Amino acid sequence: MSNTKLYCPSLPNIPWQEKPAGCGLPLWRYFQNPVIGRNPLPGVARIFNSAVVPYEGGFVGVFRGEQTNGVPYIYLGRSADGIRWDFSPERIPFVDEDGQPAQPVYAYDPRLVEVEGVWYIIWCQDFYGASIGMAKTTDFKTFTRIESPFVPFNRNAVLFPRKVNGLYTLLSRPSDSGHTPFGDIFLSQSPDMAFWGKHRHVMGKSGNWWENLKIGGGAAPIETSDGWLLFYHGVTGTCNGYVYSIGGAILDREEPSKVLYRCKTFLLTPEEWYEERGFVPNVCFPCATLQDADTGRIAIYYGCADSYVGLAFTTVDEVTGYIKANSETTEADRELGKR
Ligand code: BMA
Repeated sequence: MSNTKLYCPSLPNIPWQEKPAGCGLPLWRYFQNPVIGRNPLPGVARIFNSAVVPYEGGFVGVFRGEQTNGVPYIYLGRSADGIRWDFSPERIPFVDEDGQPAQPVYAYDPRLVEVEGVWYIIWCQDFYGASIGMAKTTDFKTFTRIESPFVPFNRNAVLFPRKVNGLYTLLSRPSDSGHTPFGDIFLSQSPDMAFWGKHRHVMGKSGNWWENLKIGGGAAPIETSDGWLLFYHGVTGTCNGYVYSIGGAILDREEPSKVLYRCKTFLLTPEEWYEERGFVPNVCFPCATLQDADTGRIAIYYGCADSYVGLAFTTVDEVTGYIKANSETTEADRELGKR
């Protein structure tokens, strides 16, 4: 039984492994990681930074596939157990609101979130510069693109799984069009998923070395009795390039631009070969979670070294307890984020 409640459905078939003895951190890796290896599909060299949801008793996901021509795109995958995936060989065939083909030039780092019976796919795309693309589906057969929420430049948009105060709520990270050396998480709201406003600052980089360059939203926030549990990425710069770690914060349930707790240490940082070695070394990039209300179990899907997909586990008690015990917030974190 959990002390902290998860406000989500039961998911008895959530992928799961118990915490290994001697593991000192609140997240532990699936011991058969990576769950998706190299060359997963003809014409696709690597799948990473991808998102999954429960669907019809199994799981469905949207996957960042790096095509062999170097252009990233989104592929659909299905799985009975959340670990072994079958991918559709063709890129997701997005259409516009008239049903006409409407493929983005490129698409990467997709997130997948259900709000009120509609699944939204949110990614980074070209909109005369790096910006956010969105589509919706109700059956995972037809994928209809909807308006881009923001002008360039922006990345890492993550939708909340329910409206907050009657409005769709989205985290994003304004950026530049390159390997952005800055970045804070902001929040925006919309009555209709088309017009976005009420922009608020949520949190910025911190003085802690692992997130002292930039941060960005990761998985869709998880609603708990403590607040919205957010797994995000924090980045530091080294003489050998950026290092991406997984961080954790808890946001106020009704005013989610207010940070209640923010863990001063990372929750997971590159340590294994598939995180330290790959197309871009030293990257752990969370994009989705699964959770089970009955047991408090949480499974985290994260991109590894821009080359693989990894799976890590925790429980809501373990991770919220750790974040709260190691929390350090600033005035800018705690305030509403409006100036
Ligand atoms: C970011 C994004 C991610 C990528 C990361 C590390 O800017 O492009 O897709 O995983 O860099 O290369």
